[in-house]
Amino acid sequence: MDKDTITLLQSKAREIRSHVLKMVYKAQSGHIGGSFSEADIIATLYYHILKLNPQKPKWDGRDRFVLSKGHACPALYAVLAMKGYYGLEELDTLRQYGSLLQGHPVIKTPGIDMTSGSLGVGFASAVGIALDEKIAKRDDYQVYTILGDGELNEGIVWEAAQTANKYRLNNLVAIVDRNKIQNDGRSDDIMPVEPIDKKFEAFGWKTLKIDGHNMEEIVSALETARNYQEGPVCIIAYTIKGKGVSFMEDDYYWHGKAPNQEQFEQAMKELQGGAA
Ligand SMILES: Cc1ncc(C[n+]2csc(CCOP(=O)(O)OP(=O)(O)O)c2C)c(N)n1
Repeated sequence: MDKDTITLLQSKAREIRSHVLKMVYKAQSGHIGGSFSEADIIATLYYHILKLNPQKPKWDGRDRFVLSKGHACPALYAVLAMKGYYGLEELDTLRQYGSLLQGHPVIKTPGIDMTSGSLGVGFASAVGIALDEKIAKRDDYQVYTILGDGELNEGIVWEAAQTANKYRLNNLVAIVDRNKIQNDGRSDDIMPVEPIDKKFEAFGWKTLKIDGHNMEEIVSALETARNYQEGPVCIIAYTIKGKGVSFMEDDYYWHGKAPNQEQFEQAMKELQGGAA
């Protein structure tokens, strides 16, 4: 695997995390934990996998992306700004009345393909978008979606998963951000979700398991999934909620809390490599 690509993706992921931290600190509201756990995957999608044209956000041939765990949109908003869908200054308006960057993604924002936030619905929408491409007999884009492991508790996920199998949607790739934490506790205490791989396989999906913070593994899995022709693929990415800041890692407190000034400064130091 090309070392320069991996280094670039790692630096983009760091940049995403720094933007997320600043945005949530400024807004004093928003979801850091789940943004940090998905940051490496989002960086890889936007800087290596997705076929996009930020100058033409609605270009017909673009790959589609739906952030089904919509609350973790700060990471998505950051990468869209970095790619030029809107200016970086827009990030300062997170969650403000009238802002492009609402608390959950809305389709009016350049680069957002589907409104999401009601857990499970984004995933079902991604299945619908992939099915639409098949019905239209087009073969020019892939659909990618990220779900949370807590989100797998939603019944609609499994209705949509069986639909993807029925229509053999080989243009669909789902990534489960398996950070093992929801908003107020550990996912497996609230509602056990294992065996995630066996469940998706029983629903007719191919599955892959990766370390969701290992860039080589993320790239390799996403490339394998993109090239798989037999049906839908689910990548189960083992991640750490709050990844990148020691006191935020693996702690559900940081699901939806904003840091105070001292916490912000400490976190920023860590993200920039200035502290242990
Ligand atoms: C249908 C629905 N029920 C409840 C919520 C409230 N809610 C927001 S985030 C969240 C936990 C999500 O956990 P997970 O999917 O594991 O996300 P992550 O840990 O990756 O942030 C819940 C229950 C919601 N957004 N939608």
